[in-house]
Amino acid sequence: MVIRAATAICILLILSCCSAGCSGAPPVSSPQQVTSPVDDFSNWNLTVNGSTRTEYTLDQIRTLPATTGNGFAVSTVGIKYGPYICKGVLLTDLLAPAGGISPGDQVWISAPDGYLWVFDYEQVQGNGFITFNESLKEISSPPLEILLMYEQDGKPLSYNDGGPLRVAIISSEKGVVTEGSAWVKWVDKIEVKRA
Ligand SMILES: Nc1nc2c(c(=O)[nH]1)N[C@H]1C(S)=C(S)[C@@H](COP(=O)(O)O)O[C@H]1N2
Ligand SMILES: [Mo]
Repeated sequence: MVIRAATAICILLILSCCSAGCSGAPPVSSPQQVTSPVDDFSNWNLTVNGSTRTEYTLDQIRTLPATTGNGFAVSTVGIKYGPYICKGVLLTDLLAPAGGISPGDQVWISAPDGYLWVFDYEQVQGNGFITFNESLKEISSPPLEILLMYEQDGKPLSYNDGGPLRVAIISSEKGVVTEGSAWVKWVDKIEVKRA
């Protein structure tokens, strides 16, 4: 009986200790994070492999002529991302100094997580994408462009959003939704596959 009572008190003590958040160690007071952590992209490189092979740092990418457009994506489960104002470098502007592409060629765009998306010649020209309106009804595609985006809504693209460099399919019109699967995050390699 005495042992039972002692066991019960012991269990009560353990429970009250746990519910009070006691872990045995003294509480550590951590200062409140007021600013979001800044991503360190200083070791990141983009390789563009065409007829020539070029490596770019993020700073070098940012010195290239920039393009801005409207981007709006939908995931395979129907979640919409955007609309965004997307700023970056056009794929065609990166490919031109690497020898450009010709009919029948493909462009493979990939990331360190192993994700790869293949764009055909027509798509690099801005044609042949499936597009939807904001209600996700399929619409005929207006002219589109493939952008390597480093800025979204005026802010540097964060790692969480696919930064430093992410594919965005952009339009001069607002409300043109494209398939999210083409919006490759964390792009570090662009390869031209010749026909
Ligand atoms: N590197 C990389 N990019 C990626 C993917 C991925 O798995 N890896 N998923 C794609 C798919 S299928 C979709 S729908 C969108 C999802 O975007 P989100 O992760 O911002 O939600 O990213 C695309 N880009
Ligand atoms: Mo997806």
